[in-house]
Amino acid sequence: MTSFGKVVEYSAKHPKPANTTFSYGTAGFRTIGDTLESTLFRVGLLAALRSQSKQGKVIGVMITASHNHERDNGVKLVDPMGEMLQQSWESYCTQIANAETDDEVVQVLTSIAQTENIDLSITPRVVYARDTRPSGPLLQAALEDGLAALNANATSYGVVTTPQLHYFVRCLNTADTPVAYGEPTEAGYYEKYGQAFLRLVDGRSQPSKLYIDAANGVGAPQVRKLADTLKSPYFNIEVRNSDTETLGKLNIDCGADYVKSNQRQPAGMSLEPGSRYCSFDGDADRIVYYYADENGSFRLLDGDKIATLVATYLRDLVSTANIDDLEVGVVQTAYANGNSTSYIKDTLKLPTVFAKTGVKHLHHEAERMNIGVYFEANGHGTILFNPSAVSKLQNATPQTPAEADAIQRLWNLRDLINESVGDAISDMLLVEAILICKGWSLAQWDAAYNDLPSRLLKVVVNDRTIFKTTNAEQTLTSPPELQDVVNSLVAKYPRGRSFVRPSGTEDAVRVYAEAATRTDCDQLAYSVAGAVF
Ligand code: NG1
Ligand code: ZN
Repeated sequence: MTSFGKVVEYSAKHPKPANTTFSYGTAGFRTIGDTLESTLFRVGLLAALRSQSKQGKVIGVMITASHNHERDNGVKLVDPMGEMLQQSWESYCTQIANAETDDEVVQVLTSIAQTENIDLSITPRVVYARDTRPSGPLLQAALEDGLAALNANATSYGVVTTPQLHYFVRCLNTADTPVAYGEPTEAGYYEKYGQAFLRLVDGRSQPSKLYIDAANGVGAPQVRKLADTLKSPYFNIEVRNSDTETLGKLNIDCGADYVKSNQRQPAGMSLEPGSRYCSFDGDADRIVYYYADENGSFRLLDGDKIATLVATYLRDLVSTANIDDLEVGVVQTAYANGNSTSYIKDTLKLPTVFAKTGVKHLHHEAERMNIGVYFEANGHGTILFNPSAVSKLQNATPQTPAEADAIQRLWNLRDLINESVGDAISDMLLVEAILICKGWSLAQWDAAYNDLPSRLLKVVVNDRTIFKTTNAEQTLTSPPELQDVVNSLVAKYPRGRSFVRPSGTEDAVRVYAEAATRTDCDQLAYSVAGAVF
């Protein structure tokens, strides 16, 4: 029997729905969960092949649709260091998902194996997990069939957050190497990040309670387990929106995406001035903070605010550590609030660049910096220390106790962050640690700069593929002349900025606008949306 000998028989159990086209986009495959069975089966095949193409390194598969509706589901592949799937393989995913017959599935596999020169005698190793969605178990079974068809050595991590799966993959592939990342278990995850957090806050004043909105998703049980492991007054939390059992609750009127999009608190949280709140999204890879000011008004601390808080703290530590040429930089997308970008450039005097939407683009830009902080405004991001930063830290020879302390804190910070991907739980510990070290309330954090009024609109069009962009997606090259119209509208408003791009995850075009006043901002947003429609 050839390597693909069992594929046709297994594939026949998971027929592709007729008249459906699947596409591996920014967030992998994502659509109505019930339509994804054939796709999951085929992703299992491809994950196995990807592992063989990497000489048997472990590949991850995460079944989730993040902040999207509970009826949706999705799947994405995780590469050996816990990073997103290499871009050149995305088209293979799309190709195999759209193969019309079982024989065609084998043809696609054969052609990839030839093109990539894959040694099919290698045993594939794949780990996988899912979030709390009701369609998850069925899709997982289809995935397992795909893995079985290629005799993969496959392990389920059950129901965990997306960043936990990324962490496990990185741990498994770095075990017994000088860059070993940690224990590839849930307990290992809590231990690594929890202990780094405690090392940073040891001896400081204890914080007030943090109320966490877990979007009725997988973040709820996971953050509780972290609290049970830590048992520390420094991690004093109360989890709300933690019902993962009742159907229809996931992400409804709660979660980071709801809070960021609606600029209001989630259901189940009434804000008391002085108290502290944060929201995860459905698979716990995004986080935003918020509070009520003394007038009771809602104040959001989004991904931009987290990036500036973290960048400020790192900049100060690096300066105290007194290490030559160790630079902190910030990567944002065009959705970053204009005042956050000005604050990074003009006040913090740190380099900042814009990347295209989607964390893999930010991640790649951040890898180019010594210490790269990257966050999307929606709360997805992390920090990367590149090899040059690591060796500068290793070779540093502190001359004073303050320098030694700053270097130790930089190491602890590095242990505290999930370097493979943005992670709501590790980002929360990071923010908490910085606030505890600075002795800051959320209002003190918020005081650094004021957001410009902004508005994000979704416009449903007949064909979003005609919208093409350049310049980190801020300038339209198609349809012809539309960018000129946007420019003339923007020119009417002080501090006006607006751009139009097709969504990579939804069948819609997004319009972003900001301006000096709320009225101007809304007029600009709606007039640009009108021009798009
Ligand atoms: P699209 O649908 O391409 O705008 C959205 C988010 C991204 C990213 C991806 C992946 C906005 C404006 N867009 O992408 O930032 O998080 O989903 O989940 O928030
Ligand atoms: Zn998510």
